[in-house]
Amino acid sequence: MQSTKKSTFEMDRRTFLKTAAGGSLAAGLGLGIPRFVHAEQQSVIEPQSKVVNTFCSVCGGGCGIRAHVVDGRVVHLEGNPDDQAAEGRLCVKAYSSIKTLYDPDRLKYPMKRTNPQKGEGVDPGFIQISWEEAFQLTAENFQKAIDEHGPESIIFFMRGQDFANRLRNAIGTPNHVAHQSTCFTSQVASWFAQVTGGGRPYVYDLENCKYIMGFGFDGLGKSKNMHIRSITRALANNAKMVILDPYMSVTARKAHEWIQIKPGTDLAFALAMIHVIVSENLFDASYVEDMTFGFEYLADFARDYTPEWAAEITEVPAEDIRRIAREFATTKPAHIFTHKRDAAGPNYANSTRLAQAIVILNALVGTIDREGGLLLKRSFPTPSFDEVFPRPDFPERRKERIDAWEQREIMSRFTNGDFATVADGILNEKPYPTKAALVRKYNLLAFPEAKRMEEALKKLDFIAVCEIYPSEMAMMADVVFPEPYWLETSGVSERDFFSRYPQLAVRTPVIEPQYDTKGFSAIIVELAKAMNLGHYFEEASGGKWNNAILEAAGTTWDDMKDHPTGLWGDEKPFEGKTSFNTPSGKIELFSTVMEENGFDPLPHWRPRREEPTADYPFHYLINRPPMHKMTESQNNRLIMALYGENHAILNDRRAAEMGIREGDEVYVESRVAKIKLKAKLTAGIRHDCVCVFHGFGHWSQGLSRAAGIGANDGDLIPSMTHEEMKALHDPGAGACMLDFPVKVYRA
Ligand SMILES: Nc1nc2c(c(=O)[nH]1)N[C@H]1C(S)=C(S)[C@@H](COP(=O)(O)OP(=O)(O)OC[C@H]3O[C@@H](n4cnc5c(=O)[nH]c(N)nc54)[C@H](O)[C@@H]3O)O[C@H]1N2
Ligand SMILES: Nc1nc2c(c(=O)[nH]1)N[C@H]1C(S)=C(S)[C@@H](COP(=O)(O)OP(=O)(O)OC[C@H]3O[C@@H](n4cnc5c(=O)[nH]c(N)nc54)[C@H](O)[C@@H]3O)O[C@H]1N2
Ligand code: SF4
Ligand SMILES: [Mo]
Repeated sequence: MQSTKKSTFEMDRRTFLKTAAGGSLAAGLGLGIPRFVHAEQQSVIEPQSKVVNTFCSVCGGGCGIRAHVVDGRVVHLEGNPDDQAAEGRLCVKAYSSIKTLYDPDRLKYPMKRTNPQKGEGVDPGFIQISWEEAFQLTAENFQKAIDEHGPESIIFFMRGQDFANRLRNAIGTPNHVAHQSTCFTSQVASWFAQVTGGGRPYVYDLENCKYIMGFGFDGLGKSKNMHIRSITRALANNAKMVILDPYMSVTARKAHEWIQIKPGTDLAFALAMIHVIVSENLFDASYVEDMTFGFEYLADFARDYTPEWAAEITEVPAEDIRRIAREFATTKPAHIFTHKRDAAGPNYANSTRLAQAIVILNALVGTIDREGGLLLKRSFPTPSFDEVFPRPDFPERRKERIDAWEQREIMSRFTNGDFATVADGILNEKPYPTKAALVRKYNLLAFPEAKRMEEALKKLDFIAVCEIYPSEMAMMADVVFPEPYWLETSGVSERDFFSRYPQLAVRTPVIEPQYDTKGFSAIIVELAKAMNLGHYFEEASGGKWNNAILEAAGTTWDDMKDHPTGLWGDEKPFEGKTSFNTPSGKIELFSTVMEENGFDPLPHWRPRREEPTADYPFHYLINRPPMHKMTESQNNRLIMALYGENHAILNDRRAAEMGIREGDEVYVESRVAKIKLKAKLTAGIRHDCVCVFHGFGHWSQGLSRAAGIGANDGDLIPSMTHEEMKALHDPGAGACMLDFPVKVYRA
């Protein structure tokens, strides 16, 4: 799609990109530098330029974007000023996505494998094939698996998606595996039980908050547009921020107080806060009376959880815990923010209990769905896929799953299972053999104990992977389905992370797809046809589904596709909810849902799963760099120029005692694997911790810039057997991403 006139604009484009990287990083770090291209400054490039509305899909934030296209080439992305999520800005990840769009390493056509060997260091011998052959080959192999081993021998690895969910059900397999247990199931379990009867919210009204507390949430270090904006505004409004984190994260660096809590003990800190607030009558009496259920249990429950008790466990002085509890309850509004992979994320055996305790604390100070607190999502009514596209009945299917997810008392409601236990299921044929997989948008390096997952994938006879990059997962594929990048697609998004009022954003292709790619919904429909399941998708198409979503909100695709802002939904004043979707209709401090499902209705103290030992004396911490997106961005030149390698981050004094200097190569070793990294020394981490940033350690030779740099943090995370997960008896069924000790030594 490059025009012959490209050279005329090449200089402008380079200048744009340079400024874009600098401007976005500054915005990402909350330095408040304004967006740099305004509509009125476009005159230089006006004659050949157009502006297209889209929304960002690098992360789930969905920030509204106005994309500037010159001669068919995207030269600049700008935050949509009318969008409540973007407010005219983007983060560094979005700006640099132009480099991903034009990355020559992207997948360009369907391919099949010619080398039956699989795994790290093996050349798959991919050759180009037609789309028809790709669908036929996949359909034949899936059919063979179904004929010989039943439909349950096929596993879907992907996030829930309406078209794919239908194909899964039409095939009749219960096996749909997703990443949630590595990311946020602990928070879902507590919010489901205590507040929403459904999912969890992500909208924080920090701008109106005067006292912000975090048990590890690194919102400023993730560069999520709306989090950075609201945290920096809160700080400018003189809010106090207290961050507990064994590592001095970006957020901890900006906090008024950084508390170096011992990993896996935040629950004790939270319980002591409940003790102080209840025993000293510091709670918001009218909110507690009107909005909550079970307050009468709290005094008894928290009696013994004194700050002195918690001090022993957390290694934080009792007077600090007591003072922070008092400040939190008396500075209004106050709010503990929790996102995903903080101490209340699925990192420790006690994380779901911490998530429960955080709901209790936020309710005690009256800020759940109130100004300054965590707001429940406001959305338009959502149509059901089945109503829009009626279908034949699905076949019966087996209940037992390869990840044993059907045994998870609470989480099995949320259909997509578990990264942590699936390798055990596949390798040991629990409860039956599986033979084939359809994978989308998941990389192998995202699985706990990635090496074991690699072995599990090798055991399957056939793997089809939908990808944009030759990722490690793509390297395991028998057939590769290339998808367009989001800047080449259409869509509609609700933007979960910042929906104070219902608002949909519409995306039209910013440029035409550059390669021979197909959108995921179309891939599913074509695959269904090749499997003789096309009758499940009569009339169904991505375009009609987008239109149905818009119609339910009161507009249409035709009205929105050329809409000047690409946004639908007017600003509405905020009104706090007065009833909640729980059995009592209130926020359940004492959770009847937990109790009914055989769990503790109140989050009593429970220690982490594995403490450090003499052999493995370090706690393991994981973080992720602001400019990177998981394992997807290490091939991006702009991003790698900002952060090019991960390290073993160690306490400087402890390292000196161990004879380790900055830049020395060290091994970090858990009971399942060891990885080699260069040491980075800082005073900003506890002496007993090592922190490794996620996203590195690529081995796919198709990723020319990413391959061979750094190491994969996740090689060290022990995956779990079905039995180990059951024995944990965790309502959030978390993967225990950090609940194991490691050792560190010179390489
Ligand atoms: N730039 C960027 N942004 C992203 C992503 C990305 O890849 N890149 N990914 C997105 C996704 S999917 C997610 S899940 C989120 C994750 O974002 P967050 O939920 O903020 O999680 P992390 O970035 O992993 O940071 C977790 C912090 O918790 C600390 N921690 C670990 N154990 C404990 C403990 O026991 N107690 C306390 N108090 N702290 C502890 C760690 O030291 C670390 O600093 O980020 C999202 N945003
Ligand atoms: N070791 C370790 N593992 C982890 C984590 C960790 O901190 N450490 N974090 C966990 C968390 S919080 C999360 S959310 C998960 C995330 O896990 P994943 O969602 O697997 O994230 P990525 O590893 O970035 O892999 C995403 C893949 O999707 C591809 N992709 C991007 N866009 C598209 C598209 O439009 N279509 C298709 N088909 N593919 C696309 C990218 O090229 C990339 O290979 O990882 C979890 N796993
Ligand atoms: S916060 Fe997420 S959605 Fe918004 S611009 Fe950044 S990467 Fe894109
Ligand atoms: Mo995540």
